[in-house]
Amino acid sequence: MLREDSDGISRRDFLKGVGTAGGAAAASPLLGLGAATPRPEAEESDTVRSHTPGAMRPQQSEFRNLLDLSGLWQFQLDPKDQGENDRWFNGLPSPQPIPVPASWNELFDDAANYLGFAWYALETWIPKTWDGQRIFLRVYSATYAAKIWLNGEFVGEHKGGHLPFAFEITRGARLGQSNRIAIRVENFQKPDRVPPGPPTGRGLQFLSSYPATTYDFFPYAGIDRQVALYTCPPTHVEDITVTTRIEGSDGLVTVAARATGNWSGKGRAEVATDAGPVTADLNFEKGEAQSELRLPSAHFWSPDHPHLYRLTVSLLESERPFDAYALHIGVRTIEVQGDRLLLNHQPIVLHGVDKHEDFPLHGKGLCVPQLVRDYQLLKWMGVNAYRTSHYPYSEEAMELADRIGILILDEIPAVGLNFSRSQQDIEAWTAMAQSQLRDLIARDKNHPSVIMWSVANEPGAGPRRRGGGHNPRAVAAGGSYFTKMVGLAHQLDPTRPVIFASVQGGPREWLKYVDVIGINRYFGWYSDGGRLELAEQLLAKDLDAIHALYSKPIILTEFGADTIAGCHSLPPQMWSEDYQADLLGRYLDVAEKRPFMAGTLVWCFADFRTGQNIIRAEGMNQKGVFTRDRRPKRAAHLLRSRWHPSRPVA
Ligand code: GCB
Repeated sequence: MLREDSDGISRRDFLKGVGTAGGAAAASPLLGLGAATPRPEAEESDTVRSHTPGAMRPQQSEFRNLLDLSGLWQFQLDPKDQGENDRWFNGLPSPQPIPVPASWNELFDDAANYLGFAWYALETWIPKTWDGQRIFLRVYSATYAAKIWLNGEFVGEHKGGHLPFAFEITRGARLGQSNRIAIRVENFQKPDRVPPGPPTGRGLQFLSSYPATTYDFFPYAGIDRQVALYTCPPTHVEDITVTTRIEGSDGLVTVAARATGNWSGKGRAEVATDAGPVTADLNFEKGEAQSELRLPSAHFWSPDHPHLYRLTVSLLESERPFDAYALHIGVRTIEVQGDRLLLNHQPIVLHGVDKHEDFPLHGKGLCVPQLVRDYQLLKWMGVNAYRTSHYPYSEEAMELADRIGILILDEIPAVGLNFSRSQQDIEAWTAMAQSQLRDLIARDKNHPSVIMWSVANEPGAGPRRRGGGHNPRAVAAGGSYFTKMVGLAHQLDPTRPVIFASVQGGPREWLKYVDVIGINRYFGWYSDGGRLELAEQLLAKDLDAIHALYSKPIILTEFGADTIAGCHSLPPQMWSEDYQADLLGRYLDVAEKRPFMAGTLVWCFADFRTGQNIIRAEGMNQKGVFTRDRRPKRAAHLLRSRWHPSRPVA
């Protein structure tokens, strides 16, 4: 958000109080968990893990069952951390109802700023007809850490938030009976977490946010997406990786599949096309199989033509399927060539925004109607891309983007990393960020909408030194983080470019590690406020200088101005709708003149909640082009006039 001031303290740190590991999951031995047993935290390392438990979205089919447990659960805060000792997993002493999914913070006054332990409990029936299947419990996201019990037995735990995890509960599940699920969640802000919390005992506390964070959004807590029980046949499809290529007018689809238990046998991949099914054999050996399918005269996926094909992968016994998994795929390519970004071999420029999972009442909790409405508004503006700032969004968000044609820059929760912190914290973040990146890629790798992995937002190098330079130790520590993260992303997914959103005034050296350069700029807001002409000149100079250093595509990953809806002024003044529209228009002008600019993402789509502090009136960041309840500001019309194909007058 803010560049680092010459006195060395970034204004972000200043305002937020100067001052952070698992998606790690660990499972209980008690329930004798099967093939989907997550690795223990201690196994986190640079080595590529081949399977993320729970990454495959469960589905209802001829061979599988899915029981969504969304709805009213029992809930109780546990501020004294007594629940585990007092065995609350067997029953909460004085529960109140809570919806799942939702963040708890906007529901209960005593939980508004509460980030400590809280318990969720539900009694649910597991059908007898599930006998002979393997049964899993999946949490689609619990922020930040969750511990799970089934019928009083500890099942497992997960840290990291925002991404799904699953535990096998086949042995512990009571079929044809009621089962008690208990989940303890907390979102403590700790210095070795990702995102990191503020370090304790230092800092300009009088200016810090409440609740204290190292980032500029509200630290919503709770079970913010669905919880479900699902089944799979004893041997089943455990992972599918789809990659696509274009050859003339044909689409080539490579399907790599894995079956549980090192299964060897025959399988099939089938893509439904207008001209009938295209199929290929999958010959599984030790659980692995791969085949390529050619789709003649294919429809290529793009934001304008988001054509999806249905792919089904089946496992066969005597030619008859005994498990199948179906997903929608798009045939498209994404690549960097010189300083251009190419979609389906043609240069593409991203016209987009940054978003947040944020809305009154449900906080960051999944709300599908809101998602559908947001996408309508994006399309209304002519947006073709957005970044999932600053953490992975729901699976529904990715699916909808595939369906209606929006390009996604998919970001892990690595926001607020300051590489001048202790080596111990940095090592913990790196392990956690790697784990989150693996889980994100495992979850989202088959979405045509996802075109890039973003491995950090505004990493910092801490206080500048006297001559103005950055602390070399911090720069080197950041360099090592990027080497590892970009290397891991390429290793897990050689098909997508990697980016991070760099901070104004941050070390330029870090830009060399990525495929596409992302820069957040606030000339005319956090610096040179009120001086839009100067802001325009500074931006132009900055972009040209970075391009001269690294001839890569550049995306303005953030730019914007806080704006009070309804406030107008002529000439445009800060905080008015006119100033915001003027600033955004000028930034777009500068970018449009530069062919190496691969995109502009406006900060941001809608106003969103933050902690309380002196720069966030009403506890909100008001840089939205829509208000928090989705009323357009003048800037939304401006963007529509610039981006919508019909180019209406603003
Ligand atoms: C940024 C951050 C974003 C903030 C924004 C702002 O650079 O990446 O999280 O909300 O600035 O408005 O300050």
